[in-house]
Amino acid sequence: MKIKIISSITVLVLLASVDTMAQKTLGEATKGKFLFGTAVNMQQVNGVNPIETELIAKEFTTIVAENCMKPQPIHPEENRYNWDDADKLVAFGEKNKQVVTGHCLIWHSQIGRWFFTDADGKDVSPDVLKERMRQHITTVVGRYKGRVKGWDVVNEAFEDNGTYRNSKFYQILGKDFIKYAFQFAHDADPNVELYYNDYNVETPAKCDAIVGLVKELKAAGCRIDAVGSQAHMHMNSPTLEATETSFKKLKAAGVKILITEWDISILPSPYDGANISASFKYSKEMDPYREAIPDSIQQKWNKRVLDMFGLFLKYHEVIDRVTVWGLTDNTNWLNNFPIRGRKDYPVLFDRNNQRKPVVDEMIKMAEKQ
Ligand code: 9MR
Repeated sequence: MKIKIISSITVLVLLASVDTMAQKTLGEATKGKFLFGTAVNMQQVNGVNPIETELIAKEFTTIVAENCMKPQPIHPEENRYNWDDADKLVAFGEKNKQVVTGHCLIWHSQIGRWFFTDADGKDVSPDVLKERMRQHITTVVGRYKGRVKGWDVVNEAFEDNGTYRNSKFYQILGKDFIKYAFQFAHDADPNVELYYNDYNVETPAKCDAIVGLVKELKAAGCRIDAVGSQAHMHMNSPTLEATETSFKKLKAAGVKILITEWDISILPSPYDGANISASFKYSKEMDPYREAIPDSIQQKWNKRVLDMFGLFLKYHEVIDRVTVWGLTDNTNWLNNFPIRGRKDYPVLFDRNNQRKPVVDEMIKMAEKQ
């Protein structure tokens, strides 16, 4: 009888500890190493699906707006700002004691055409564009002063070959538009961290160009705290080696690294970038896992996640934050990019809002380090 009672107690204790382990979140497991976060959309902030909203509140130590703080949504016309969504998102993060990042101030995409054009539809002069940038940055950064830890000040200014992207900002102001953006942001909130953010940072020519930019900004006396590596990844690219090399180069440049938009597409890809204007035709061959993912492919994806996460942990002293681009596979941007209407499985929660088994492995890895 006694033995029976003792063994039932042991089983209960064991069950309880397994349960606590399962309950541990990535945010908790990575504390002291880096912040761990997700991008959130407004349905999630508004609690349209309460399960998603609760998961975001519980699992992550940091959030970033997937869209609502970008130039077009927040500043659709010269004299009109749209604060509702961004205000709610920042308050949501504060309520959940999460660090909020601002994304993004200056980007060639998701920006109103008005920003670059005069009343006749012609390009504005360099002075006018610079003044519009100043007003935009001062107003947006000023509004969230003290509530946002850092801003992606400039997003995606380089091509993969390391040349400047021929954006309207570049055409009208030349490369100095980047310096102006950093200066305006710092003037608006001297305490806020400032980041340069881009995709394919693992590509050597692009990484070198970003390192060059960091040096130029520092030489000009500008504040730059970190480079954001978006880390939109595929099954075979970038390699671990290329990713590690990019970390080494950025570390040597004297900036922190942020993994800002991490996802790993499981689908075949006709294109390796994240330039949102790229698009390709749908075919069944390019959408092979509509019904299910073969076990061997799932294992390969899991390994890729763990390999990359292991690398992030290895560099935790220089990596301040790891943010996954979206909560679940269901609402993920990659279902429609670069081909519309596919079924991808790129993030850590599945279509039923369940944590993928790989998350438990990640938690174990983080706790071992
Ligand atoms: O995930 C975002 C998607 O909902 C938007 O439609 C898209 C519009 O440009 O932007 C996506 O987020 C992008 C991010 O802001 C910057 N890096 C690339 C991301 C994926 O396109």
